[in-house]
Amino acid sequence: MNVDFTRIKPYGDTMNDGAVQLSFSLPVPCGEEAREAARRLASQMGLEEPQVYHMADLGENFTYFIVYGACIHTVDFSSIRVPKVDSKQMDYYRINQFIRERIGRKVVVIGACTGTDAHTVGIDAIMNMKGYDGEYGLERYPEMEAYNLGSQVPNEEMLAKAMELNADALLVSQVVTQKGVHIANLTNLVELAEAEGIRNRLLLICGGPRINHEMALELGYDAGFGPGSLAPDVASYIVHELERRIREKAKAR
Ligand code: B12
Repeated sequence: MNVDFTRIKPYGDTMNDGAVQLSFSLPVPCGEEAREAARRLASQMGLEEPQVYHMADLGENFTYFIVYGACIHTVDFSSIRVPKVDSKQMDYYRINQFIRERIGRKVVVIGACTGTDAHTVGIDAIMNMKGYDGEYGLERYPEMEAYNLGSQVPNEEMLAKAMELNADALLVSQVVTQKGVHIANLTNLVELAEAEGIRNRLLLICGGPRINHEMALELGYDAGFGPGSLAPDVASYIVHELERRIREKAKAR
């Protein structure tokens, strides 16, 4: 099929028909006026022939809509460059072998959900012995010493633990992003690590459903992992980066 990567648009039944489905709520009472409001809004968003397929009363004068329409916009896919975590992906067995052969000691990682954030499921998915989505978490890796500090961990406490255990990597989970609370909290950890003089000794890694690598780099982290991340993704990055740093240090000597 011939696709013009300079002018990509959504696809439904036939190429370039622009078909999209959109859902949103409006603070208006459910009724025909609400339906028309949703239709007009979708039209202003760049959808041709918008149709409200589903409308539901959410109570207290709020209404939920599902709208179909044809998007008129296109994007130039060929011009897109996105910073990505760039390391060779390995599985559980290869990672442990890599540590034994190329690092020669246990890799110490500390994970936590920090600040006021209490959403532990994400960091548990990465750390937990039992694993997640068919992959063992880092606690299971024989060549890693993995510590999961849990939820609502103050940045100061995480750094103190990093110094006590001489950690190689800190894994910070941030799920709540309301009012940019994750930005403030993630930035604060970097500032504290710099003030303690340990920033360069650590791999600082953050993750969460609204985190990506580009944002992580902007905030002063070494890497960022978003939705769908699994333990081997993170572990592969950690061991490669650690080995690279060890090699560079040896060369500098
Ligand atoms: C379960 C849940 C809760 C539970 C948490 C229980 C627990 N022990 O974790 C409870 C009920 C406590 C809760 C409370 C709240 N919640 Co809540 N919660 C959720 C919910 C339904 C699921 C989150 C989840 O478990 N996802 C599953 C995990 C596996 O996915 P994940 O976190 O994305 O993790 C993956 C990746 O992101 C990545 N990852 C994550 N962290 C890290 C870290 C590293 C280092 C790496 C490498 C990777 C990585 O790897 C993971 C595996 O792939 C979401 C909605 C949703 N469907 O997402 C809302 C949600 C996150 N909650 C929300 C809110 C607002 C709250 C409350 C503020 C509600 C309130 N007003 O009280 C409180 C806040 C409590 C607090 N202080 O943090 C909002 C956040 C909105 C926002 N943008 O900030 C959401 C999105 C719901 C919503 N749509 O409004 N919540």
